[in-house]
Amino acid sequence: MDGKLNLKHKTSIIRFIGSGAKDFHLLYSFTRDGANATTFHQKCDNKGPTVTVVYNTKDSIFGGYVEKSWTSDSTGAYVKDDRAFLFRLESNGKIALNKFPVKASDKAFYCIDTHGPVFGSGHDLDVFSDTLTAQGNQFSLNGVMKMGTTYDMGGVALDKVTDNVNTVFDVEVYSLSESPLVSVWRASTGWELEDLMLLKKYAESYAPPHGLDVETANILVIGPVGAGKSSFFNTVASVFRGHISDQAVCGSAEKSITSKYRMYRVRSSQKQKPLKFCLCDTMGLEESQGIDAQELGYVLDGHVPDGYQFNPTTPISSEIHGFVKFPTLGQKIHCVCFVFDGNTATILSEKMLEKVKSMQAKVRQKGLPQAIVLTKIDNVCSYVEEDITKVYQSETIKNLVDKVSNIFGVPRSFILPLKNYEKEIDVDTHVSILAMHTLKRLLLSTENHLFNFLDTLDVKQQEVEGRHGK
Ligand SMILES: Nc1nc2c(ncn2[C@@H]2O[C@H](COP(=O)(O)OP(=O)(O)OP(=O)(O)O)[C@@H](O)[C@H]2O)c(=O)[nH]1
Ligand SMILES: [Mg+2]
Repeated sequence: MDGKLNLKHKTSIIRFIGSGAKDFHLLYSFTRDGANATTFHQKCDNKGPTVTVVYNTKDSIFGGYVEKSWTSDSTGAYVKDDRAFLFRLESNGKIALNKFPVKASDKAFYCIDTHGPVFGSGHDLDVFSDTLTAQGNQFSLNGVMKMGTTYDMGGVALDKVTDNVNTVFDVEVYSLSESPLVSVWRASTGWELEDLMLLKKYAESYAPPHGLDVETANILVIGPVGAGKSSFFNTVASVFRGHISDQAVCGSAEKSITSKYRMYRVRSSQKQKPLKFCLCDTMGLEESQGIDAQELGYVLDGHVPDGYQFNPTTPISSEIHGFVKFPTLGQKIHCVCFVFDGNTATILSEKMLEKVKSMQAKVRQKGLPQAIVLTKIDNVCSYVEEDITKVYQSETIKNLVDKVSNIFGVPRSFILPLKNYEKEIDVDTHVSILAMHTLKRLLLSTENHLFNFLDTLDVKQQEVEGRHGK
């Protein structure tokens, strides 16, 4: 492996930087190259954006990012860098994510040939100078760590980052570059206006199979707080309306913005009949609050009425107001769409992962198809941010899809990258096309599920006909 940073760590750093996907290339490490300031400068000077990572002997991982290059200055010079930050990834072996932004950017980092990486004027993090000799598998750093002088620690105490120890297993420096585009890894229709028209037409003419008495395909949208569930409905609605719709309330907050269960239908215009599918929006999942797998069962079975006000402290039961006692097939859910923020889908907390997996088990137990929508891919890959049509050429998105497929045990063809409308003031053909790919996949899954009931109906019909000697 190229360095000690794992994918979760890298994903977190990419998120902290916030300018799309990056490839990490190990420039320098104590254990590989020796703890020597001259070697550090030989390997790391003039390399553009870099991240320095300290692995201390208390199993804490922290470090600093600079966008500008390190250089060797014989007298020492501060470098201004507005995008620099310090960070923490782990504390005593547990994930502990913090970004500590620079607050006095003209002293973001300090280049001097006798020292390794030096951040801030405290110095906030002066990793080492001259040469350190390994003692067994450890090194004792000889620099200062006065974090909080030039960087904003946001209330996190210094000793919670450094553990008050200067012994480390390793220090690594990585250069960061953009991930390349690769050949198309998922075939799709084109990205022209006529492709959009065809995809829209598919959804507009979609109807659940005849004979089942099902008016709409009901797709449940569920996932962590702020994943982009309500935005997905708004995005789909915007495509059909031809302008940005904010019918479902969206936004960012610690708790779920959505508090009601809503079975949204989409209309092209006021005069036209709604399309034959529902996107059922739910309250965001939280680790230890909100809807759990058992309550999900009630939603899937169609017992929960449209407009139901979720109550985080009172679980869904047959006692809730408007409980549908004997739901028909048409009132049940026909497909479940888990929605995750593409930036965090691979680094969910253990508790959240457990919760989602128990929900997946419930969905499987009910025999329902499931898909995973990965939102905010504009923040995951800068190529995609610039041009949505690069989504199926982005190696970063491909890797994300592979990883999510592994984590959740869902086939890759059901992992759907998406960019919702969020900052746009007008609809865009490419954003709309990607949303329509997602919708089509969900409608096809729904249709396949409902076909099972048609098969059962056929068998029953044959039995009846057999009894009547037809
Ligand atoms: N950049 C970007 N932002 C997005 C995307 N999708 C959603 N957002 C933003 O993410 C925030 C949360 O979106 P919501 O749609 O409210 O998320 P939600 O899952 O419904 O959240 P809760 O109802 O609170 O659980 C909003 O500020 C959206 O604008 C996306 O694809 N890209
Ligand atoms: Mg919502």
